[in-house]
Formats: sequence, structure tokens, C-alpha cells
Amino acid sequence: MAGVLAMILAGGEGTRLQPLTITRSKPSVPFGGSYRLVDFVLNNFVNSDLLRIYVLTQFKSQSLYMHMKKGWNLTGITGRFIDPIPAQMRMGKRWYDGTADAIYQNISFVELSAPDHVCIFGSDHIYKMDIRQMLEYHKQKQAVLTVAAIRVPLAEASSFGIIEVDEAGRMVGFDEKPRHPKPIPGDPDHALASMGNYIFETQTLLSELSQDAAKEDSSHDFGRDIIPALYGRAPVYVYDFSTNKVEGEKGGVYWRDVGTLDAYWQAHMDLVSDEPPFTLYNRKWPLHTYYPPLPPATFVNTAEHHANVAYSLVSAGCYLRGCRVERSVLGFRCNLGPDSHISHSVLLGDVKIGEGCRISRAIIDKHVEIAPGTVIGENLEQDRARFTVSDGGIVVVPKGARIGF
Ligand code: ADQ
Ligand code: ADP
Repeated sequence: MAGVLAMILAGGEGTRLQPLTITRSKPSVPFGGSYRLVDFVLNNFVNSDLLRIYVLTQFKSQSLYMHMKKGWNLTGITGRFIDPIPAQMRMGKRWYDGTADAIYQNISFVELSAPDHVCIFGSDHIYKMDIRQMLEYHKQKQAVLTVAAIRVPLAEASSFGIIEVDEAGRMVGFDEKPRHPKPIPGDPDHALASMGNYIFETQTLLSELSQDAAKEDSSHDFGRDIIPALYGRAPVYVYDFSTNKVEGEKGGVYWRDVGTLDAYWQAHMDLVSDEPPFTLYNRKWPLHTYYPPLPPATFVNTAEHHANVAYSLVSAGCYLRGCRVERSVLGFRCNLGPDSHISHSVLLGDVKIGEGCRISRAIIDKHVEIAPGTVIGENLEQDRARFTVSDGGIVVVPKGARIGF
């Protein structure tokens, strides 16, 4: 697999995830207690034995950079690397325009590696994918570009690039975020969406990017400009993600865009549902990340209250005393006081909750301290005055907040 170079787009601003993205880029938003969003795509490459990876950062990249440095450092192993590339204004005094410009500005790294194939993947999604299978398909079809695709409900299709495909799997239509998305023929409730994951023949990538760079009316984006300009005149194929088989994985394929607060919360609730459609346990597909040096999660009772935890993920360094936790995901080093009750919530890490609090349907960012007796998530009118409340009624407490003191 030496002929494959990965370029991960990890510069997303994530405006719809605010306040979680006030201080960090979207790919470095914590997920699943112990991970960050970027970990899922990185694990897809690492577990597919594809180990030449650049991670392109832009907005507020320090948190992502630190995570990469502490958790994904391959330095010293010849020919293998996972290197963040900060935006460096290599093509004049400007940041990246669209996603294609992010690659174009770093094209010297592609030329330097001289790969046969370049995998350009986003980093905002929760999924497991054996990328070797997509590469195999790409080669078999002799495509110049292969785009990974998944069925999405028609009602959500306007947020994606929507694909039309012929019987052989060749792309015959592409519409980036259409207002009126076309359903799949014979399946009126679904559309075929691009996952934002592309495999290019290197020569095609180089020539398409330089042609696009010369166009003044282009937004320099893969979905808006590069794909629409290419599929009519060269073989662009569509890889059906539902055929991807990850070794050891039980159940069907899972792919979630967690671009909104509600989707982010719901993907966490998937992890703690009765029959999770996505789990973190597959030994054949270990999910690497940065683990801080912390003791195991600890649960203790008090004289009056027993710790009671069900359907929840509790990360290392947590200390739970006589509290009730259900359907919740707790990041590293959370400290929960007696008689507090946490349900259907996501605590990102280093959250201290005092005695007798009731917290439901909330997302609580890092380094938050909540005073004893605080109630969150039961009266949305009151919560709106203090916090962000999502369309779906999820209350979000921002990083570093001290509540009720
Ligand atoms: P969007 O989801 O809107 O559409 P976009 O905002 O372009 O995707 O981001 C794609 C990826 O690039 C993300 O991982 C993001 O973090 C990263 N990114 C964004 N701007 C960047 C920049 N300036 N520098 C570096 N990285 C950047 C895309 C496709 C659709 C497809 C969806 C699937 O355009 O066709 O359906 O992804 O979610
Ligand atoms: P300079 O001296 O050019 O300002 P430094 O090495 O002192 O660069 O780094 C400045 C800041 O940028 C530090 O906070 C550092 O952690 C961060 N940083 C350094 N290298 C990178 C990189 N490759 N990507 C993102 N951030 C970086």
C-alpha cells in the first residue's frame, strides 16, 4: 500500500456545533468519552494498514495539534507518518478557500510522496470503514476518481452532495446540497449521498486542481466544483459504503454526520441504546486515541446513597459517589457528587457536579463546575436564558463554565 497517500481534511470550522467549536475545530471535538471526531477516520486508515497520512488543519488547530502529537505520533518509523499540516499560505496571503484549495495549497506534499492514489477524506463522521475495499473497487473500475456514498433519508438529503449512478456504478449526476434532492429510482424515501471521501488517481488530482485554481468563478470545493466538472468527461465511480465489511464487526454499516448539536447528541445516545447500532468494542478494529495517564473509573457509595450506573460509558479518571447515571457518556476525569442524577447526557471531560443536581438531555463541555442542587434540562425556558439550547431541546453548557455559584 506504499502507493497510497491520505490527505485528511481537518480544518472544519463547525459553526453548527457551537459552543463546542468556540475554542477548537470540529475534528477535535471530543466524542464517545475517550475519543475525538478525527480519531474515527484516522483509525480507518491505520486499521486498513494505510500509514502515510497528512492531516490538514486550519481553524483553531491547537487542540487538534496537541491531540495528534500526544496520541498519533509515528515519528521514527520509516516511510510511515501521520503528520498535521497547518495552513501556511503557500499560494499567497490567504487561508484556504474550499476543500479543493486546502489540497491545492499543499500539493507539493503530494508531489513529494509521488503516490499512485490519493485518498482525500473528511474527518467529521462517526463510522468504521475498511478503505482497502474502496481502493480495490477503484482499481477494478479503472476510475480516475471514486466517491464513497451512502443512502440517507430524503428529508436530510439537502445537507449532502447527492449522486446519480448508472447500473455499472458510474456517476451520471452530482448535485452539491440541492434544495430539491432527487430520490434513488425505486426508493422514493432515500437519496444517495456523498460521504465526502474521495480516492483520486494522482495525475487526475493534480491536473483537476490546477485547472480549478485558474477559474475565477470557482469556490475551489470538491463538492461544488471539482466533482461536477469531472464526472461527465472521465470515469468517476461511486463506492457503495453499505457493501463495506469491517472485520469482526457485528450488525450493519453505521455512518453519522455529527455536524449539529442534535446529531452529535443522538450519536452518543446510539452508543448507550439497548442495542447499539455502533460500538467501540471490536478487537479487530481497535480505536486508537490519546489516553491520558489516569486511574480507572471509580464508583463508591455514601451512607445514604448508592452509586447506580446503567447504559452508560464512563471514562478513566471519573469518580462517582452515590450518584445515579443512566444513558449517558462521561469523558475523562468527571467527578459526580452524591444524590445527583445524570440522564441522557454527554459530559466531555473534567466536569464536576455537586451534590443533589439533576441533569438530563444535556451536553456539558470540559472544565465545567456545577454547584450543588442545580437542575438542567427540565425547564427549557429557564435554560435558554443561561445556555445554548438546540432545536431538539438539548441544553449545552460551554467549556469552562461555573454554574450556580
Ligand atoms: P460538507 O459536510 O459541507 O460537505 P465541508 O464543510 O466542505 O463538508 O467539509 C468537508 C471536510 O473538510 C470536513 O472534514 C471539514 O472538517 C474539512 N474542511 C472544511 N473546510 C476545510 C478547510 N478550509 N481546510 C481543511 N479542511 C476543511 C462535504 C461534501 C458533500 C458531502 C458531505 C458529507 O462537499 O458532498 O455529502 O461532505 O458530509
Ligand atoms: P513559531 O515559533 O513559528 O511561532 P512555535 O513552534 O513556537 O512556532 O509554535 C507556536 C504555536 O504553534 C505553539 O502553540 C505550537 O504548539 C503550535 N504549533 C507548532 N507547530 C505546529 C503545527 N505543525 N501545527 C499546528 N500548530 C503548531
